[in-house]
Amino acid sequence: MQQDLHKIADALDLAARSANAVSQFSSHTPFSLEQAYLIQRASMQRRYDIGERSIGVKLGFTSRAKMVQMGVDSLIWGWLTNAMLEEDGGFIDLQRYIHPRTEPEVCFITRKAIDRPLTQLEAADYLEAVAPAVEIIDSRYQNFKFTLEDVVADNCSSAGLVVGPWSRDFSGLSNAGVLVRIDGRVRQTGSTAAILGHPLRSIVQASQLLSAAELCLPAGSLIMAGAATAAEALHAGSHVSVEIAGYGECGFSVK
Ligand code: OOG
Repeated sequence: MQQDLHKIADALDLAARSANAVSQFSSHTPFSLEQAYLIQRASMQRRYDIGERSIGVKLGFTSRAKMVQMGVDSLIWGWLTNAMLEEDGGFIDLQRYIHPRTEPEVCFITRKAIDRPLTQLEAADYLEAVAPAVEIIDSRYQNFKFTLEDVVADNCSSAGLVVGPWSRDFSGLSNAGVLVRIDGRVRQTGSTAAILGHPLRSIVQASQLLSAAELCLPAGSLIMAGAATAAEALHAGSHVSVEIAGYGECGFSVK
């Protein structure tokens, strides 16, 4: 089995690097959720081996809209690397992705290392700032279809992110309006409350998941709280922006 897990990690790593979709693995080589995280870790190691470095973590399926869109109902988490960071206001190259989608996010940066489970009251004290963000997800599976185990193995579809202006004020986060505009038209609307009831709960969840995995997240790490709305497909020539009321906006154009 150990060998199978490494084979899947290799195949997912290659699929991501070459932007070629693969079929789901769990249908012919069933693996548990725990093994899915081992595959995730092994495939991320391939990236670290070529010089990428971790810049933080992301949570997935923290909102009802995302769970319904993808037919998955458990919170998941994966890793963000420096190679995924795109410039706010810059261009992203469609060729680098298989079938990318975009979604609005709240991004935190940590002030202190997170090395134990935190309560919601403690969470803000561990944070330096918060920003509106856009995530680019790109499932490595054909037709963007997966089981919970497959998507976890695939590092939760992580592919890119753009982070907007930082703010140190966490007080407006409980129910801030979220807008996704594509080519100037509003395509998705929502509230930050859709993220686990309050985006700070994502810090609580991340701290619990990290502790369960016996990992410490260093100060200065990013934590993406999970999309507040369903995702939108990206097309060549489009302009995408995300606005979080009271926190500003950020975005990119697609080449
Ligand atoms: C999985 C990633 C989900 C989120 O914010 O809910 C996610 C996917 O939908 O492909 O990033």
